[in-house]
Amino acid sequence: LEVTLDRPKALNAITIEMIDEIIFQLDRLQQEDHLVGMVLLGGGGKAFSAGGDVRAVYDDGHQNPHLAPSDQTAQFFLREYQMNLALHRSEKPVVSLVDGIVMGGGVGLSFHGARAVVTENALFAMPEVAIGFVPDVGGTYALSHCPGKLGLLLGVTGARLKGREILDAQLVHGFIQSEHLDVLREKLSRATSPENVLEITDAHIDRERREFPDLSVIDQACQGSMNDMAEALKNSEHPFLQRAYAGLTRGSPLACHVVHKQLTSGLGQNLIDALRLEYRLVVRMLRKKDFYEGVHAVLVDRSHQPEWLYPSISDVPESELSDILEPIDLPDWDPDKRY
Ligand code: QUE
Repeated sequence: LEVTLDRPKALNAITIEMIDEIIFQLDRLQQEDHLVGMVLLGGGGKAFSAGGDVRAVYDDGHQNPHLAPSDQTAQFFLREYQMNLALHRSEKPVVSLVDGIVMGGGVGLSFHGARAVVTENALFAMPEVAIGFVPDVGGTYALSHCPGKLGLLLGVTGARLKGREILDAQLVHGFIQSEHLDVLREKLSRATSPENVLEITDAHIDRERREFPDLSVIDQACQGSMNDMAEALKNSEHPFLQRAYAGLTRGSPLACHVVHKQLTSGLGQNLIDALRLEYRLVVRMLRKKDFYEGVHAVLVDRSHQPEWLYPSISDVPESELSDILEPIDLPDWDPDKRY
């Protein structure tokens, strides 16, 4: 069963209709004996998926952030997380073939299945701080599997990884040259059982991980508080850390602090806890100016300079953060509910 994300003009950004379709196909996969697994692909050649349809979320809330999220927007996130968990829980393997951009919501679609495979064209990021938002769709869980403090660095700065680096960061299961994708797809189309889907996939991918370069330098820079980390990145001469610092300076200072709390909370170790926490954070962030400033600057009017609630990392008061992980005034996301 092959499913292709096909909204190439929007880099396959995920809409509620796409979520509904994937949930429907996942249900079919569990129920129909002749289906042995699912392959997820990005159409259009450029992206697997660049994220969620945050433009729709922006349109829904920008006139009155205090009233966010609307029922429709809350439903979008609740159902998206239901899908993320269903991909993770599927009894039959879901294999994602990531041959391009995979960011934000796209990560939640691909990395939680039985096998996520990247090519040399894959470009990964959790870039949400740029739009005053936080990594969701189980990003807390995915980033917690990175070695050392790499996941914290990726989440707080939105730094990018490409190709094999994504495998080395322990975010995915394997690597394949894009020229070999067609052969793998053809073989998978003739798989005879769920076990056979995994055997075929594993026979075509490289699962050998290299040590992530300069991990000790990364760990050293990512110690202590958000403020400590910003200072250490600022002073680093390491090219990867300098690029990460540039991401930090472009992002919402409030969002950076929230992500730091999120990723050091210890709640990333299991996907359900991660999604529950993320829903609380997402609702809180949708009520803040920074999400609307960020989306405006990045997706609506690229000449717009975001005016963040707090101008720099060191200006964010502890009072904004002390209760941020606590329950909200809406019911928590429920892993066993169908939204
Ligand atoms: C940070 C993000 C997102 C982003 C850009 C950022 C994001 C997202 C999109 C996106 C991209 C193309 C589209 C679209 C959305 O861009 O989450 O609808 O067509 O979904 O800097 O977090």
